[in-house]
Amino acid sequence: MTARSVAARREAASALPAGLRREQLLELYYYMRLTRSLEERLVGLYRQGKVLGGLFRSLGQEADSVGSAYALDRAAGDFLAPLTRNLGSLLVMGARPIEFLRQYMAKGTSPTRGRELNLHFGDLDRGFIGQISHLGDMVPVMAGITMTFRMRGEPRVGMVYVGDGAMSTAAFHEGMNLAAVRRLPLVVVAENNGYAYSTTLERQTAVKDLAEKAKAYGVPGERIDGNDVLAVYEAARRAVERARAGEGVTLLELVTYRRKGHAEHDNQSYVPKEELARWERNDPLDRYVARLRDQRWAPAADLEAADQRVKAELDAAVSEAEVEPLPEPETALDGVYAQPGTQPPAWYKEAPRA
Ligand SMILES: Cc1ncc(C[n+]2csc(CCOP(=O)(O)OP(=O)(O)O)c2C)c(N)n1
Ligand SMILES: [Mg+2]
Repeated sequence: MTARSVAARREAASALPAGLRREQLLELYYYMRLTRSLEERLVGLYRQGKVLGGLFRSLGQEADSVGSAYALDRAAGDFLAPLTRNLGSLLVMGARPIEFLRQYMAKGTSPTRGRELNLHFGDLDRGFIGQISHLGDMVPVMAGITMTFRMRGEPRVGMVYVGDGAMSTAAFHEGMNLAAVRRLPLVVVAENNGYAYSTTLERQTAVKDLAEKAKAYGVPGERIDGNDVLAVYEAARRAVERARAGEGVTLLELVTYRRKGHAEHDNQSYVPKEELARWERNDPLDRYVARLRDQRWAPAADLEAADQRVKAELDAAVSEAEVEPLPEPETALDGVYAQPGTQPPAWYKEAPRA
């Protein structure tokens, strides 16, 4: 081989990974950047008092959300149940930034018409439901949903997320067991981000490697670097294919890190500074950009164009959402079906005084 052809080869891009096309590699970058930037805009609005509830960041977990949801086939009707930190997964499923801005600012135009201030909203057509709770409850719900896919003979797959903390709940266990024994077409994504509120992993489970819990249910488990978007995508893709082929549930443990407190109001006083610094050096976006550049999979101009697109979309969405009205007070009881109680609930009664 001549020196010239060696140089030419070095110039050339290395083969594309994970069976993805160039546009898809760029799309993964776009969704991760959109997730991070949208959350940054929300932090700005939160500090101005315009976000009316709590704000739950996924800083450092963007590869986990985006890479896993990207493995689903939306055209095939695949279905996803997110947690509070899976903003990126919902963007991949077709949720629009303005919907989150409206939710967090409790606008009357929001998907829940100002009744919920986070991402507990769903859209059956786009293939996602809102979470009931962050604490494992979506696993049995998704076992039920994927059971309907099976009963109707539909080749659809479900994906459900669960946190390291939520894996210690009864709901997780029951849902996992049912999905496993019925070989339901479900992918269970365990986000091991090191903390459940201020409780470290070591303090809430004696298991070191969460993927090992799969053995207790008789299903395959895999532990993946959750900050490597391509590794996440590849593992999720395999699990989705298994599910679609009728081979049942896979448990994927994504090892990642929650770089912010449980929510913006949590100052993370319980987190060692060097731990944060270590995970900052393992940032999923920085790592992906470096890989796209080093492997010559995407020219710098394409990444800049994606950044510009994100900025323009968010500028427009923020200005639109900010001026929208809060819900009309008269609509407060719309969609509320429970009858008001005639007796005050027991817990409300004052204890007899001595
Ligand atoms: C039954 C119940 N207990 C407690 C809470 C409060 N809570 C919400 S999220 C959370 C921690 C969840 O940790 P993990 O499952 O690791 O998810 P992460 O926040 O790390 O994404 C707690 C204690 C709750 N919502 N419901
Ligand atoms: Mg956690």
